Amino acid sequence: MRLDQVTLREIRLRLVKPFETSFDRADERRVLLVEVQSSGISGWAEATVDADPFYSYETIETAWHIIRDFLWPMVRGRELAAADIWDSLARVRGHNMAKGGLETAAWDAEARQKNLPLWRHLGGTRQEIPCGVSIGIKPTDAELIDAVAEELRAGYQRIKVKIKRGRDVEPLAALRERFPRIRLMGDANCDYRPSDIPHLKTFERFFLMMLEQPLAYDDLYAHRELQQATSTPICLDECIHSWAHARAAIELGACKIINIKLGRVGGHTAARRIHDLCRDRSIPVWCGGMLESGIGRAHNIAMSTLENFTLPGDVSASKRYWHEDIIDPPVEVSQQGTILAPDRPGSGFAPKLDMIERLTVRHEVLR
Ligand code: OSB
Ligand code: MG
Repeated sequence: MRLDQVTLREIRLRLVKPFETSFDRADERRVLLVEVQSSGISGWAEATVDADPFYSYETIETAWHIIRDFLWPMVRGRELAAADIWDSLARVRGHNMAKGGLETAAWDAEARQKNLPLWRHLGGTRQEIPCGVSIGIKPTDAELIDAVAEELRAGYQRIKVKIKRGRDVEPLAALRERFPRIRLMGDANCDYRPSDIPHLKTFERFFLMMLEQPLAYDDLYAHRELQQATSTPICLDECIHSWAHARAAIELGACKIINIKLGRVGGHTAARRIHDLCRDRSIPVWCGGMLESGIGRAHNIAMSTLENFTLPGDVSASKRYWHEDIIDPPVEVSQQGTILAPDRPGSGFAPKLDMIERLTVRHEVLR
């Protein structure tokens, strides 16, 4: 494909309900949309940055700057397969969310040109993917139990709850008492310290499916110490930005499961390489979420059809996040807690251009 033009757009979307983690509380998202044009065909994606550098160092401002001033000039006007874009951008170190936004948009455009569903173009093998939900920190255990009950009624196969220091044992114990047999996990988003390892070990009594990223974002070794000390499977999120990080984590014994996010690892090619490594080492993976709009969510669905995405991901229905999503049709989840990847070309979801236009607060065309 020849890469002719990129349009960057920022839109603002208000969440159906606020989402609280150990590091932030969000009621709105500033979404960075990337449209790549190639021979008259558009591909769409989202650079999954936040406004603040709290989950990762990237922000909407850095991603805009890096795409416009560095990434786009490296591929502009070139004849490149989508699968080769990641390696073409290697001179820029890091900035994976910026890279992922550009690269995944190109994959969508290429799949549309070939008239192929993106998930098949990526090599996906399972059209129906298992889904879980991620539930934010709630002020009381009663509210948390109600939220979990609602998601179980909707059919979701796995419940993840956000935890933090001082808001962990009590809610987990309350949930296990009320729901003894569900697939339950916790995500601490790096809130604990190595000195908390004895405390984290006591979570064994909750029989969690896994504990996600309890320790620092840059501390693989501390996760190894924890994983050696506990029978609870540790899943890494913030620690894994590359194939090399994934290999080090596996070789160290720092985790038993890896959460793959397209933005954090830099797009479909990088994600697929990590997926293949994990498959070869018998490490299951699942698709993480960044409260994406439908445009980012569509890419998560396509990636989740790869064979080693065996665990339910944080890929949930549009209506859990947005009163009206920016794609048509919205993402829907079956009563069995699954999403069916569409048979339509590209991501299979059409951006609602009028709505996007109306919500755009700034845009820039790069040629
Ligand atoms: O740690 O997985 C995370 C949202 C924003 C930033 C980090 C995380 C999350 C989620 C939400 O858990 C997943 C989703 O529903 O999109
Ligand atoms: Mg996480």
